[in-house]
Amino acid sequence: MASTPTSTPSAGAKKNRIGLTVLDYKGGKTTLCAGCGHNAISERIVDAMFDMGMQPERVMKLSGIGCSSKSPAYFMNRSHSFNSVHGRMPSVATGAVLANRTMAALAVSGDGDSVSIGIGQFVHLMRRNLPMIYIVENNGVYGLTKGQFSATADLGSKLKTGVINDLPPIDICALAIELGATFVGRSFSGDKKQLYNMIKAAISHKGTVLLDVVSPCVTFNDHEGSTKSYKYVKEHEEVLNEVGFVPFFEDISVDYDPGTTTSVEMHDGSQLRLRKLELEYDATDRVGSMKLLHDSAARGEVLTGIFYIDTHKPSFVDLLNIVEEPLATLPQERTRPGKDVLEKIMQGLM
Ligand SMILES: Cc1ncc(C[n+]2csc(CCOP(=O)(O)OP(=O)(O)O)c2C)c(N)n1
Ligand code: SF4
Ligand SMILES: [Mg+2]
Repeated sequence: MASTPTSTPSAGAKKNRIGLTVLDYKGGKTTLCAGCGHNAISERIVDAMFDMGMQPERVMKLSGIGCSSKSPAYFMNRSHSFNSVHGRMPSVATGAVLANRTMAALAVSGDGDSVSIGIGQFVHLMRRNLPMIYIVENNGVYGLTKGQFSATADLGSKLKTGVINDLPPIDICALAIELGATFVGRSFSGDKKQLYNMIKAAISHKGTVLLDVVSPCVTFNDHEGSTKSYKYVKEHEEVLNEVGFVPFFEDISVDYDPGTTTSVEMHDGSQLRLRKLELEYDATDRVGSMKLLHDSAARGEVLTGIFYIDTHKPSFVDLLNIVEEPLATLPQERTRPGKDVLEKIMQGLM
């Protein structure tokens, strides 16, 4: 049911539905460490954007500071990009999306950038349901500044130096659901198929998508005792649902078993299909999703899959009733109140 990424090197000449090749979605050469999970996530973004036929120039890439926040330079170099201040990307993203609602916003941040220094901005972004995709490349440490624990490091997790984390972690997904994000899931940088399908589905969502992607830091947090290492995640991963996605431009009559698969219609008519695995689970049940996350964390599992989806809640741009056109293109007559309106305001103040 779930499709797999198509951009193998030999597929370079293949064209997508808008006539571009995968090379049109690539970025600069990565300067991150070889084997860093963040590089694999960039590759999945390229695959998903190419296969969905997104026009690169209609995408804005946003980030803060960190190895993860550097990664927008390594994919989609035809898109617009804004590398902001540490932990302050959400306010820049909010301004950019409100100024031009015709663009798609894709943010890439780190666990430190999002929920250590940046948590104040992060919580307000989540409660607004701003239409954007927000990927947290979660390695439990501040990779760029040499591997100190971040706020997502698990209690008891050990640094290479032997230091043990004595604080409980913040579960980014539980926080996002509690606050109001409308598409929330967790994946693993090493799970190509799951992550690729999640990003494709995220592109079709019109609200805040929060994807918490466990992305091991091979230089500072991939040793014995770390709970964000490749080995630990492989041994403790529990997959909640198999994520399948049928975009609106493909034949949606692809076979699936309605008994075990829930189909959610996305805003653009695409179909998100969640095949239940072990657990009986309803991804539209907000309270149930919170309980699921708490229970699985208590069992020490790294639960992956789509935990929560709501395709009905109005987004922030709908709530503000913002015009369709980019604000910068509006003529003065539509942005400046007329003389009569100003006089009325003045009279009201007298
Ligand atoms: C205001 C400010 N404080 C601290 C720093 C130093 N600093 C740079 S990146 C970073 C943490 C990055 O961690 P994370 O977001 O998890 O990204 P990673 O490098 O792990 O991908 C810190 C503390 C900074 N650049 N600016
Ligand atoms: S230090 Fe860690 S997070 Fe940064 S590029 Fe290297 S492996 Fe990736
Ligand atoms: Mg980090």
